[in-house]
Amino acid sequence: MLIRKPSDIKPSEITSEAIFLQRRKLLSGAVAGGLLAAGGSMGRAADNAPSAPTLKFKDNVQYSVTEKPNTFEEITHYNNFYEFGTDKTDPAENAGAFKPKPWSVTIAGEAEKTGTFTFEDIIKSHPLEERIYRFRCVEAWSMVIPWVGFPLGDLLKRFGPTSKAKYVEFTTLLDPKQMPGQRSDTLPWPYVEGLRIDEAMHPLAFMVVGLYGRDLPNVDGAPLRTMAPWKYGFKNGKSIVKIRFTATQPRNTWNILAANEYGFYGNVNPEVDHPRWSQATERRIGGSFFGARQKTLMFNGYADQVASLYQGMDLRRDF
Ligand SMILES: Nc1nc2c(c(=O)[nH]1)N[C@H]1C(S)=C(S)[C@@H](COP(=O)(O)O)O[C@H]1N2
Ligand SMILES: [Mo]
Repeated sequence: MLIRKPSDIKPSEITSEAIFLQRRKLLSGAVAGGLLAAGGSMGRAADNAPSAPTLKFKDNVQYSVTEKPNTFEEITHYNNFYEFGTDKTDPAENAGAFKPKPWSVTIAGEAEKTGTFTFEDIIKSHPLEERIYRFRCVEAWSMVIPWVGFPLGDLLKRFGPTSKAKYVEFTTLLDPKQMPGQRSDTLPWPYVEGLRIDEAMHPLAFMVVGLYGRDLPNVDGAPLRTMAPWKYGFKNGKSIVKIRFTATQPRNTWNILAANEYGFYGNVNPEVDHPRWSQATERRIGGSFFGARQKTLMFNGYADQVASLYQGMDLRRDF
């Protein structure tokens, strides 16, 4: 796959997919295994949170970065969740009435145990931990987020993936009544994402059910979403209702929309630019909008842990 680097793209255009989509629409005329610090029953995440933590969890120091987390306010008011609108502030405005409970998740495909399970069934045997992860959006902004959850691989193993299970697909809820963004065809609904099975089983891959010690806010994908911190944000589906083990590589929403711009892998890589902008740097949310940029790190800083997953692969082709 050839990565285009058009020289006629102004930095001012490197902002939001929403603007791109609007333009596209106009043009096309389309309408439509960690070390856990035992820190008492509650972890450390009370800083910046609007109220005391309500979840019980341990701090996973081994898998946490030491950078200062973004505030709860920032993490819940600057979101990409197109089911609730395409602007960063739309989810905060439109997701308040969303009901993440009761919830159930269907397990399907190449696994011994399939079926539909309640949210409580899904999480009950997993001790919660907090992991402070770097988060990097493909739009070249970033945050640091104290997620609460448990290893994704521990969950997947419970269903006994067969030897045919080479990939895992995650599907977001389809419910236009609750998700006003789904009443227009900004994206092909429902949102789907996928990981290779060894990526999903990697100890860094996390099933998130909370942040700042509280249940996951609606805007961040309540009641559960995945987090693979070495990948761009779009690889992490929110409000998941289906997990399917597949023999062949599943498509993912942004790849279906624009395959030359969003690959299946979506690994953070400062050396492989998005066709319309550089990925060499990023803007850490929290400063002023035009505040200091920082260098983007290979695999978002997690190269020591994950680079071996991609040995021998051409990361320009498999971007
Ligand atoms: N269902 C769904 N999941 C999604 C998205 C979305 O629009 N819908 N956006 C993705 C993108 S592009 C990003 S950057 C992250 C944003 O997560 P956050 O709002 O919790 O920071 O969610 C990802 N998961
Ligand atoms: Mo993103």
